[in-house]
Amino acid sequence: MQSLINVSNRLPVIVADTITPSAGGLVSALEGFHADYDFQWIGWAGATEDDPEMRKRISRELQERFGYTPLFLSQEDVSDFYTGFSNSSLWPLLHYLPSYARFNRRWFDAYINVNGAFAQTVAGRVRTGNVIWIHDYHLMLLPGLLREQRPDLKIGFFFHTPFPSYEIFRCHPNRRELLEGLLGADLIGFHTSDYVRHFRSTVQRVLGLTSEINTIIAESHTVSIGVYPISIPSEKFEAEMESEAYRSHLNDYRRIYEGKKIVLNVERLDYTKGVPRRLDAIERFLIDSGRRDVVFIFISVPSRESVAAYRDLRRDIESKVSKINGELSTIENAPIHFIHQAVEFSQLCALYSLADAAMVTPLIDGMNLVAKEYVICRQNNDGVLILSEFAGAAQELPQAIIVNPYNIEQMAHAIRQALEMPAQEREKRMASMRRRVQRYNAQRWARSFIEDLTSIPEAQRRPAIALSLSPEMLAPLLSQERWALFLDYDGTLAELRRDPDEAYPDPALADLFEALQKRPNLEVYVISGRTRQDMGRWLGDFDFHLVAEHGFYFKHRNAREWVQFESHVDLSWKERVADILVHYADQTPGSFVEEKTASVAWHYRSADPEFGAWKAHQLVIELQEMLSNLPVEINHGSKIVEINSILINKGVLMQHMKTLNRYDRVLCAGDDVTDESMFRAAGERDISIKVGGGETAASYRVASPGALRRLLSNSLEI
Ligand code: GDG
Repeated sequence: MQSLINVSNRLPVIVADTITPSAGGLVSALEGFHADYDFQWIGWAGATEDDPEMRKRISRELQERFGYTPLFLSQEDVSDFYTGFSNSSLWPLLHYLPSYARFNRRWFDAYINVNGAFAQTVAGRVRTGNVIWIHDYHLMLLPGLLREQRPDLKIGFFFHTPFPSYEIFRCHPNRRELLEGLLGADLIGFHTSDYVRHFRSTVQRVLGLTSEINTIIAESHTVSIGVYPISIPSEKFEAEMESEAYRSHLNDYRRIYEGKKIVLNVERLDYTKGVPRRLDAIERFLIDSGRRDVVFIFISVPSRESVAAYRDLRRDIESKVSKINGELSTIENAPIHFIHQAVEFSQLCALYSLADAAMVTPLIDGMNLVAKEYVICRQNNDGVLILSEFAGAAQELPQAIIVNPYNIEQMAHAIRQALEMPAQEREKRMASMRRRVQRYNAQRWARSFIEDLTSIPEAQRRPAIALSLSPEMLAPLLSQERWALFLDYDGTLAELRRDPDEAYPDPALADLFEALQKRPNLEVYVISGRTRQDMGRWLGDFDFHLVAEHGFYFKHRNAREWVQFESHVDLSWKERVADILVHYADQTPGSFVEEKTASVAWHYRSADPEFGAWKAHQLVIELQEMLSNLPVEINHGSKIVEINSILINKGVLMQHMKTLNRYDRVLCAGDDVTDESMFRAAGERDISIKVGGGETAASYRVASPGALRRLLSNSLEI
């Protein structure tokens, strides 16, 4: 049996004098799933017990009765990590409500500490290669922390909330750390493709990483991202509806509500669930329709009452309920039956199967299981679901009456439509929704996530590009014979910066340069597309040959002056091309044109990534048509489109120097399309290294400039 460690903020138990299992979205979804896997669950026990003896006793009982491993949080952790960072900062932002979000540096410190404590506990319980499934926004740093300690684990992360658009997520002061933490996972799952799209665009914009439709290329590995709409354990509901308790509740409720229409509302009392606006719509319906035979039952489970916004919400709802009941009750009926507590499972099922309609109208909701639970309990295919278009569930249940929860008139009309819907239409809609929920249930959801996680190939869990060249291989080679090193600068020796002026050599790079200078059998050429001025300013003090503008200018290490490497170059096309690039720069905020002696380049690193890439694609097509008969080449590199003469490139210069100076061997390294000419020019005994991903003619790869620096430094030290 496969072993799986499930990690969530809360264990599904209530620890008081005795320990009882608790209800909730995730618990419901995973229940049917325990039997199939060797399943452990790690999480906070919900208690803030300080007494070590009591902690031991609780741990023992949780382990023995349920196979759970508890974590204990202090009162302060609960206030800063849980109430503060998780529920007052992340939750509102993930639900598109920045006006509810509060930020506090101390909360983030607590979040780091508690995620760290989770990492310790998990690391203490796992065996090599175990599969870890982490749930939800409380633990966004955990994948990264775990990966650092245990790269052998397969780590999945599932977001139960929505993931908002970049414009919202960017508000968070700790957006970078949160995303970097998450990307420690091998697979990140979301309820809908919209959330995936938002996540990708956020990661691209905040971290500048590359992303395909279902992957993100992180430095240490490739992260898969996918859509896994959570569902419910449908057989559990079907079984409950066979029970005696259910039948007895159903009979009671039938008697109590005889002659009345019932509209059911079930939720945690949360500002995302849209209760005040729903009450406005109910009031409008009651006034407009004049009906006094309808009861709106609200099962409103108390939630997060330590957060002020939830207390305010409760007050607001209670006052609306009493106003409506005060104004619209009759002797026979009070329209709103508001129950501010949880009911038993058998009672819930009885209510689901009795209610003529259910209203699920959150302002935003990751999925919403109540919608699916109502559907599964309609065994006769009767009943009507009114569902917010902002619930993830709306994508799977389009046969519901779909409403905009901000549109009071539309919701009021939907209630009327639901209560008056012809039986045939009701059945048709419900049957179709039931088929979906029966087929794609909680077990299917969990299984498809875990199957995808476990089948991620090992190669994907290493750096996107394998570090195939080690210092142990390179060091003995570099210690003998005469070598020339042709090293590109930006993106190869130094990380790409948004502002090219910031890419000057940092101390780590300067150390590498010092070490290279000390080796008499190595001659270094720093070979770049940059201008002579940039190169002279940053690299002039080192004992290196410098090559600027992709080979157009050359400065021997002992010379003071630059020379033009190729004197007869036709540059008549330059002005026309520059005009076009300026036009693109005007149309693409954040991009700019760089004009050099023998080339001209359009940089779009600081432009919006998707818009920039689209404009670059357009530009290349336009230039290809315009320049087809001219001796130029168009290089579309990493966030740059550069046009230069075909007579000049890095490969031509490298070949020339190699022959002229009779080096025994050459090592060349680069990250961009313009470096491919060197890789192609390299001979059999030479070493060519591509930095980063993408197609290449190079024979080796390293993941990043940092990896290349480490490779070279370590090879020189051995
Ligand atoms: C989060 C996301 C996502 C409610 N009242 C009673 C009761 N419940 C059960 C329901 C349902 C669960 O609680 C609520 O699940 P939801 O999905 O509606 O909402 P959240 O708690 O906000 O859950 C959500 C979910 O995670 C899963 O990924 O769908 O979008 O916000 O199962 O039946 N159960 C009992 N008595 C009650 O009074 N027994």
